Amino acid sequence: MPVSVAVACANFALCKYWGKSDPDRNLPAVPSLSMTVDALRTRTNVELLEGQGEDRIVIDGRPATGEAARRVTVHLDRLGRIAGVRPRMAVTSDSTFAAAAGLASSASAFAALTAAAARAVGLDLGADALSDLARQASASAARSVHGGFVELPAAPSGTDFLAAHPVPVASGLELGMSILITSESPKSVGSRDGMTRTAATSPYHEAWVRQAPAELVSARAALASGDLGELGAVMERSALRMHASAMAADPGLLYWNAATVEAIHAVRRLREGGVEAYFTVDAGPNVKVLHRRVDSERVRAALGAVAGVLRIIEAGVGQGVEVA
Ligand code: 2P0
Repeated sequence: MPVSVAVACANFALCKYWGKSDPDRNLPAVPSLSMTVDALRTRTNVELLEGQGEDRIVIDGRPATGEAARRVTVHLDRLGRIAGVRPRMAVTSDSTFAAAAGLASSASAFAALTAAAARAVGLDLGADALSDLARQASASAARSVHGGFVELPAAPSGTDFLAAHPVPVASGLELGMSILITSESPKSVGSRDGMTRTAATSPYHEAWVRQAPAELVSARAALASGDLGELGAVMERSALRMHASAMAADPGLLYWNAATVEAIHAVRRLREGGVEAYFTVDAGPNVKVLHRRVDSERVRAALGAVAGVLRIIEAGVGQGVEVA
């Protein structure tokens, strides 16, 4: 049988998604805005198999088990329902980075899986349909269907279709992202469980959801006009407010380690020294720093020396998912 191959890049949200309006349909309660990053990629092969039985799923060289395998199978079932056929499949997925460490592995993985499996079963889906389908597996994956800067709107419970779309960026605003690795261990509470717990128990969750739409409008405008200072301010507020809400859950969610805090202080010092650099942190202890591409070296020199920063991955703006 021929093998269908797709490659997708990870993305990091400048305005964070944290909370669902409809867990069954996997709809976000807040809009998010991300940058697709070229340095972190997942390549997924899907081959149709003869006969009945279980799918064969191999992730980063190891047969997938438990929840990871279940999420892939459920997604293939979803695709099969649309295609009207559900053959047994062999899925091989390889990422260039550690899974489940706050490096957006489910974003690139489910974007690539959706595109490769759609091709394998003969579904010719446009970008909107691919994004909607990827979103049902993992909301951040909807954004990885596109390159550049991407918005995933919020949607009320019961919405049937929700896709991400690219947003314009001012010409001349050449951005890079430096990813400060402080740990590559899997996090103890995954994003999905973390956001469920936050919504159920954090007294700040409602306020988080309420303030998010206006913040996204500001971020979109700043990106379009090339105002990095304003974009960075919104980005840092989004990260800190998301984590403040998560920390206030019961039991509290603390995704940071000591180096996360050191790095945040170092970014602020860098800015006082005249380099426009802004941080964000996802559901893990690694810190991502947005800056102009021309400042990459200065950012590396300053932040590579921070205690607990193991290494830095430099990323540029990535492309949308590609089917080979
Ligand atoms: C984001 N995160 O906007 C936020 C910030 C993590 C922190 O999207 O439940 O794995 O599969 O839809 O997409 C991670 O959440 O969650 C995420 P599901 P997903 O990037």
